[in-house]
Amino acid sequence: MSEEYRAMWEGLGINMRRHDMLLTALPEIFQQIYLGQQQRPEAMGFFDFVVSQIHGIRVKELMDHKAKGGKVFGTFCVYVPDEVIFAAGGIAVGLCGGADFSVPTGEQILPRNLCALIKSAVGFKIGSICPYFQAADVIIGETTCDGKKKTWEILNEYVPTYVMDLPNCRTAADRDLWISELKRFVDKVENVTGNTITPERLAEATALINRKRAAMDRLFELRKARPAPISGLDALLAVQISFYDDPARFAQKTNELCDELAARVQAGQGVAPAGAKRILYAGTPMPIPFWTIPALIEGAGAVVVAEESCTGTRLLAGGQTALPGDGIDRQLAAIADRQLQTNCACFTPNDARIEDILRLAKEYEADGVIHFSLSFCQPYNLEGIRVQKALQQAGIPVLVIDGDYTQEQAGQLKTRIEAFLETL
Ligand code: BJ8
Repeated sequence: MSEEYRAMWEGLGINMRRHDMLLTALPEIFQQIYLGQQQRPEAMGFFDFVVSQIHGIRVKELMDHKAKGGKVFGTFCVYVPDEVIFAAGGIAVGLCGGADFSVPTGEQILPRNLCALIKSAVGFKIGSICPYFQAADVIIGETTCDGKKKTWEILNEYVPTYVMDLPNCRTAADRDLWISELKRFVDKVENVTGNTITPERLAEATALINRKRAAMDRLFELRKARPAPISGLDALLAVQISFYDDPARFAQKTNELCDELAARVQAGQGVAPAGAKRILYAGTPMPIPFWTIPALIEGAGAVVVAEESCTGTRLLAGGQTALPGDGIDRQLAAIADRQLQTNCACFTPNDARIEDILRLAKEYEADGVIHFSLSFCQPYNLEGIRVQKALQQAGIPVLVIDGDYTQEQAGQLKTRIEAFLETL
């Protein structure tokens, strides 16, 4: 990394010793997991480049934006509407933590029996290891699981943290509550940025996010082909990068990837032999650089064809946001109606998620489903019980597992995943 970036990180208060350790370890892991794959699409070159510059170019763009008076919003959930942030001239970046590296730092102030995603993210902040976190002017939390809810109170002592009250049911009253929360969020974002969100600006930002969603949707449609045109690892990487890259550039690069995949599908080419077992992943999100599960599945000769997760199809639930032309209130209602189709396990009842998994298994012609939940994630661990039952009743082979980001866990998960794949 160039001297320019080092000066930028120092200016952000980054702990350079620990940051150097992280940036030394990451390329090696990436090389091992990603670069050895066969038949990778050429268009993955862009995403590989983004990883090689993980704390460089995009952070520089954020800092340039801030130098011109722009604001950066750190988010943790797909229920936080990026549309509103971009409409006010802000930039949204997803900050979920996927690295074991920062978990022990998170555990210095958080209980150990919390999911690795939260501990990793908080560890990045309190250890001053992540420049995206350092660049954020405000953090937007939400009332999803108890772990996140209570963490926001603690995180607020380190960085201003605003919380959106997401209902946990989906009645008409809950919808009204969420729309009122979106309105409160508009006020907050206007206040932070000093810019007014007009219907025109919100429509423009919604169209921008729709373009990004459409590109990802196309990627997932192409993954239905047999043989699979792209590995689960590569598709996951693209989705992970969607959380912090510039939305317009991301849409363009993902469409380029899709053009290449479409040609492959047409030619009947794939990344794995036609007979490779097709696996649907279901469960908790897999934030960058948590690649263990697809790496184990694909390392054993199967291919992940889709992820029912917020780093997968759940992110795309509800499709394109409608663009009603008659004022902010209707626009926010359209955003809420699209978002409320995201079947997070924090909702009850959540039968629609189980139906989704059954539908996806069919649409992607999955030979089996692997439901993975981070340890101590009560919503997904508990919902895994009903998912397992529904899949068994439908005659679809299923493996329900949980774990964390550690290497020790990866060893145990490897044994279970390989044993499951052998039964298919
Ligand atoms: S809409 S999945 S992005 S909340 S893994 S922190 S649930 S204890 S991440 Fe999520 Fe929004 Fe839901 Fe999606 Fe808690 Fe579980 Fe940890 Fe989790």
